[in-house]
Amino acid sequence: MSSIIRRRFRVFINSVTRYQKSITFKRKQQTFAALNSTTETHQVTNDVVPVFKHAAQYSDRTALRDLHGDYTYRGLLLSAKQFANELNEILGEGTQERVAFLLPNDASYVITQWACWISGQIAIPLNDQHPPTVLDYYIKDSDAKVFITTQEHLPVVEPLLAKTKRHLIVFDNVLRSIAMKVDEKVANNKDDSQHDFGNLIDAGVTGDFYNKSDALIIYTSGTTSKPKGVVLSHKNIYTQVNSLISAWNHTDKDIFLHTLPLHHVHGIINVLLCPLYVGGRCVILPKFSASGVWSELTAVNLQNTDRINVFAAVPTTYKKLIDEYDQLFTKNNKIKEYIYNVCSTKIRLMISGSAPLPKPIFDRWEEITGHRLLERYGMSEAGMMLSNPLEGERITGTVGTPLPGVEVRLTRFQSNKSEKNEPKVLVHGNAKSSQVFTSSTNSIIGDLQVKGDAVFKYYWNKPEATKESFTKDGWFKTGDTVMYENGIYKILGRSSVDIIKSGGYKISALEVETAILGHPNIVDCIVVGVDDLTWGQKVAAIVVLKEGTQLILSELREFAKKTLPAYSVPTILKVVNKITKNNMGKVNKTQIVHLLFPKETKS
Ligand code: MLC
Ligand code: AMP
Repeated sequence: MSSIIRRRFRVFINSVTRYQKSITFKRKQQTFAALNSTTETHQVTNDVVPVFKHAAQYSDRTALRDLHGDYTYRGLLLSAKQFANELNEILGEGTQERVAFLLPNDASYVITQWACWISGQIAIPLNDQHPPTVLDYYIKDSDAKVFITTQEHLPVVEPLLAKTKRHLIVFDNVLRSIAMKVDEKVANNKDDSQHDFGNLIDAGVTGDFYNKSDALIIYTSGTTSKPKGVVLSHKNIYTQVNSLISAWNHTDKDIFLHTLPLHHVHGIINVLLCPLYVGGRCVILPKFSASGVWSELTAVNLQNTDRINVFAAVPTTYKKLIDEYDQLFTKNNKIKEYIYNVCSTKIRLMISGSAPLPKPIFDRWEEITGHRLLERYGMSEAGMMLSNPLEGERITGTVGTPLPGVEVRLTRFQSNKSEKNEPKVLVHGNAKSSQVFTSSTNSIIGDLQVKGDAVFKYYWNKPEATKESFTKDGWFKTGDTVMYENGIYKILGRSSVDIIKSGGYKISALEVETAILGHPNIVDCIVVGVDDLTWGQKVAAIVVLKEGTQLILSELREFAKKTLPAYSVPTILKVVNKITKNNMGKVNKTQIVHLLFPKETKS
């Protein structure tokens, strides 16, 4: 740390301490009429209240723990407000410019996210698994005016921003230090410097800005060759978070363990924003590791008030945890007993989602921890839609019923009907009940559509794609085929074979095909998902090679990594002489998967 930064840090810490002490008394007297809630109860108002507005009332409670330390709500808000001032200077307040960021899973991410929102901009979280070409696409597609990152990523990011008018900000770690729980030793340091932090409760754009404005762009792959930016408004996020808080009974006593990437709704909404909205705590690991998660879940000598009690992840995570357990603990009955006892008594809720949860994983997890995983179903465009119950029977292979505030319906095109463009509604449901509109008494299968305040309004700069994804009467077409039986819903899979789900990530087969067709030895290819117990599906490339050439998997992977995110890079390669196509030039991918991968059966 340079002496200037060190001094700046000391000045900040001392003034933060003074500031925090000085407002403690005032805070006790303040009523948060605008928020209409207290630390004890979480109430929902019609007005959208962004997460940072809630933070003011939780003041000195611990909001976050990352690999550097603990952070208070007030500290995070203080830092975010400070950072927002900088964004305001560059962009103006409430201008809804796009701010992209590539940051580690720690407090810097949260401070930046809140700063974007306090400043009234649209946050675009990116991930370091994306190669430069993909980052470049996101920056250009969103026309991000500011890019925030760390020193570590500068070699990749600087060239992307060179010769553009986009601002590059290197995240200042002093902001992270300001947000930390104040250490008494530092607090006792005398420094007379003053710093005006303004009024924290008033952080953010005034008026009804947050009722109407956009908050976040999440890039998601589809059946086209380029990812689309899903724009989520503050209202969408507020609705999604409150739905989960109410369905899963989250409270300020909850401590969530966060091991997911922070550029998708699962990690952002379910595991980060839910605890922060209710005044709970989020323990955030820099990256998933099976040993890291086991040690957090089973920590010895921790008081209940500091223990993880909520965990949510994708099925692949649970499979990796099971593998680690089987490798390390199966021969030690005492440890097995300890793990079972601690998980079953100290952990309140364990959730799985983003991909189908195979029964062997559900069953084995119950044997190990005593927890019947709560499986739920969601999507970037709509947040969480269906969930097994918190109380009551969780049925493996199903996703329960609609979450609070979510309206769903199952539809099917009737080939014998004259109005071919009007699908028939088979089932219509909400959190209270579902109604059937067909004479069939058996299971009903249809395309799932969804409506409600949680559903996004548009894809960034893609009016055609937006139009196509909604019905005329305003229902979002999820693209998932779903079965309704005995009052509950079951996801049967994507309606399109060109969407692959691997490790919880959605991957476009067309995007991968476009990338690998650039390999000089490949003349034709198709990309398919092959069932796999660990990854859900694995990405398989079936290729025809140029005569006289060869290709092995490692070479293909090296090539593909240059333009695809790591999780989209094929892990299976099959070289064939010909890819059979029909008269229309179409390939029957399902048939090819059955022919080439007969042993990979669904679990
Ligand atoms: C990585 N690897 C893969 C792979 N991903 N192999 C096959 N298929 C994949 N999909 C390989 C790597 O190349 C590497 O190999 C090795 O596995 C370890 O890679 P890693 O990246 O370190 O993996 P790991 O950390 O173990 O990650 C697994 C994971 C991660 C499950 C924790 O993929 C993850 O966090 N997924 C969550 C994605 C997510 O958040 N989805 C939600 C989307 S929102 P080598 O040879 O190099 O060692 C959504 C809506 C909703 O879906 O409902 O929630
Ligand atoms: P994404 O577009 O990355 O948000 O992924 C959303 C997709 O993940 C959904 O459309 C489903 O296909 C899939 N998905 C999410 N949760 C589940 C689940 N519990 N079971 C099956 N598929 C799921």
